[in-house]
Amino acid sequence: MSASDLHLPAGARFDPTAGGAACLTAAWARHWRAHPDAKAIHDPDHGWLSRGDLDRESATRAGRLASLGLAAGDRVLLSAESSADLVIGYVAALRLGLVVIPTNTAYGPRELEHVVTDAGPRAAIVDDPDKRAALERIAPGLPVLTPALELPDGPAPRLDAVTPESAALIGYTSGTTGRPKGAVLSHANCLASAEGLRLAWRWTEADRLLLALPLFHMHGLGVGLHGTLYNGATAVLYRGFRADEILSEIEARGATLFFGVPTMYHRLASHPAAKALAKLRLCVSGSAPLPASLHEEIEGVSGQRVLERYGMTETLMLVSNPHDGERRAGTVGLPLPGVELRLEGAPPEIQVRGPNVFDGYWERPDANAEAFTDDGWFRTGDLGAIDEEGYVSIVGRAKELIISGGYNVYPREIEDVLRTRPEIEDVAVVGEADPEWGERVVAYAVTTEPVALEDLRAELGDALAPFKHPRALYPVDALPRNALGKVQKHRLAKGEVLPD
Ligand code: MCA
Ligand code: AMP
Repeated sequence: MSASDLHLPAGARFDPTAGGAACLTAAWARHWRAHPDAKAIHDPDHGWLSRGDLDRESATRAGRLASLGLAAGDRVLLSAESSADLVIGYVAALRLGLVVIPTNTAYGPRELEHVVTDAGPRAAIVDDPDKRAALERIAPGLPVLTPALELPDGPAPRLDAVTPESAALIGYTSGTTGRPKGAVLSHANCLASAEGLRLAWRWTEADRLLLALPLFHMHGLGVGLHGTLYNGATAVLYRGFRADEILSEIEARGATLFFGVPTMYHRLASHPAAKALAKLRLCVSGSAPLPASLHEEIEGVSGQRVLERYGMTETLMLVSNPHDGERRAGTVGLPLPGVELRLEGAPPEIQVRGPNVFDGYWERPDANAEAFTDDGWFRTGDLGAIDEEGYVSIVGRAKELIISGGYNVYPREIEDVLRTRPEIEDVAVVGEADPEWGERVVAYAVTTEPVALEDLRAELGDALAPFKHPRALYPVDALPRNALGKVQKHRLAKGEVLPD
């Protein structure tokens, strides 16, 4: 028995094809047809949507999308806050075989333009009127719809008919370096991951997830929403995270599951009502390291032992602490069913293979050549260690990446924007340790005249989403460099070069 078999319930076997499902929506439809009256998704404004509602409404809206001339394989950009309409629109798009590009609602016009230019969507579904107007400027003629897809109904199209190898999603991520790339996830990738998590986390239709994560990243979408639909379970959606709301809703909603990023757990742990977490069957943390001290603190205040897991946009979930068995603080646990993991090189990089791992980035042969080894393993850019019992720890990153509150921020993207300012001669952006955010974005700059952080942030405006803005600006006479002229970012991150 391998260490990762510890994830499987007694007698269970991992089937990456999820019982031979053709595509995600075909797998979800099994539950819709079995119990159409059962609850599915709770919308903060409109209450419960049943499984039958989801089936019927998504079919109707797939017809509307088809009437625009959209067909299997076409890309559609999706950027909206959580709502029943967003879920129905997303399901409708997948049922038609469209490839959905979930896009962060904080993105400004410059970031949206990159995605549109790179992925060439044939339609966009966007809730924010300013963003809709921006898209109409960026891509004249692109149909830009609201999440309700307010269009005339069209004839019933063929639904749930794509093959497992078909693309389902393109998730934008910067990976190791450079401008954001679209990771293409197939239906098979998503099904394999959902089946692995069903087994590992003992997810059943009796589960109810409080889902306060945004639905435009894989944590909320590929884990939270897909898992809910795949298991015929229920999810309560929130537009944003408020610790008091989550804690008071645990009992009121009869919730069993909560998934969050460490920043959310930091806020939950310090809330006077934190004890309510004890009523949940399972709390999962991911997207950024959960400090061992926070892990212990949550257990101290609530008795709940959080299960930490590790994943990526390109791979969905890779490694998880066990449901039954020791949840070891400071580690991400054991490879999930079907996932092969190895450490290669010095320092040791985590490399992975498995049915959940994507095949490559959208139209980026250059990036694919870098991302995969010659023998077909995906290079995560994370540095790892494995202990005697097979528990994996993430000990660092080979890639230049800051994770702030679970959002990935790429220093180069920010430095490039800051360098366009005439008074900034030289700049380096790093992640500074922060108890709430994990890391916060800070800039060290050599400037020709004093620059106020507030002015800088105001002027960054549309160029960068606010979560990427530096939270501190440290003026320095010169950036520390090594003999090869490379900025010594590790020294900046440790605060060794802070001005007086
Ligand atoms: C919001 N702000 C942030 C962040 N979030 N600043 C830095 N880092 C952040 N993560 C800023 C806003 O720009 C705003 O700034 C101010 O905080 C208030 O905004 P608000 O939305 O009210 O913030 P919040 O409610 O406090 O948000 C914190 C949050 C949120 C709930 C932790 O960041 C969040 O939902 N994070 C989860 C992201 C996620 O899903 N990541 C998964 C990706 P100002 O007022 O100055 O403008 S990774 C992934 O998917 C892989 C597969 C994986 O492993 O999971
Ligand atoms: P993304 O590409 O946005 O999906 O982010 C994936 C990255 O988040 C990984 O490569 C890791 O660096 C990081 N990550 C995700 N989960 C964890 C975790 N539990 N501990 C540490 N880092 C994590």
